[in-house]
Amino acid sequence: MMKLKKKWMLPLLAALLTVGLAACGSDKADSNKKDAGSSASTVGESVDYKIIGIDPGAGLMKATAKALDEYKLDDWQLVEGSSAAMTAALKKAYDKQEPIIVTGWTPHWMFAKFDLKYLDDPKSVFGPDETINTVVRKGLKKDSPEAYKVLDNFHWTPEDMAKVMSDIQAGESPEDAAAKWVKDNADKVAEWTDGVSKVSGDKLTLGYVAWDSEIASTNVIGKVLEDLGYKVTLRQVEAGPMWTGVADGSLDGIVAAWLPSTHEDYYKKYEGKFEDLGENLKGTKLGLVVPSYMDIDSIEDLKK
Ligand code: PBE
Repeated sequence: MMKLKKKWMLPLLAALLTVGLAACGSDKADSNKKDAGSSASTVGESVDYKIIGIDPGAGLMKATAKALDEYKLDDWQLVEGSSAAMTAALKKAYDKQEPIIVTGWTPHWMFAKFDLKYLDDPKSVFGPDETINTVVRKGLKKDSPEAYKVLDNFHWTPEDMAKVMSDIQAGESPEDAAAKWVKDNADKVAEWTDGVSKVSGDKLTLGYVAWDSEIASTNVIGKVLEDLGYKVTLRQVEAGPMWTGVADGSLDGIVAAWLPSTHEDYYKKYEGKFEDLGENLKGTKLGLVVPSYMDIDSIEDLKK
């Protein structure tokens, strides 16, 4: 018995070794292939000619489609998804230092979390920097004058918004992150609510799309209005229905209107059916975004 075992030991070891080596070998072949992919002859090949987009209703998606057209990037594909799916894909690639191209915007927490850069846009397809405006339904001034005043006064900075966004990204609920910001920034909130009387339980519905920036802003203004006595509903919708809602009155207001270019189509479609209360934030940007470790600088580079 012992003898038999010993006799089989050597061939068994040899067999195991062979399997092991074979596995190593194929690993190596795979990683070679990958290296070839990422240092591929073109950027396009390295990312499979894909740009990771967000929700199809976003103005950013329209702008990106226009960019593909104007820069003649015919082989490229814009992948639809959501803000959450885009940032998940970015994180996954970033962790492995792999190439990726995403549609991005500022303010956004991803610029604090990752080392990223906007690709130059020499044709200015993504337009000049714009503002985020507050838009309310017609008749809100008459029906809810106190809320109207606060919404009209609401304005903050990209840094303010970034604070709320980072807290949410770090795991706090949007409500908690907003409440914390409101507590820590009593002076700003006092400006928005200056001379505004309290109400008792009046209903108010704000619409927003699940873009990280708008999750932050809508929760903050919602919290401020709640503290004034409003019973506030934050209704998450798609971009189209958000604009339809504020135009048909089913939403009282939004703080998520990117103007004049990103939401230009929606704005034009419903013009005259809502009230634009002007900017609540200045200093936005849109474009194609890549990790800084990628060796490209311009959208033009995608043609090579
Ligand atoms: N965004 C964030 C939106 C507006 C806010 C840039 C993704 C859009 O593209 O419509």
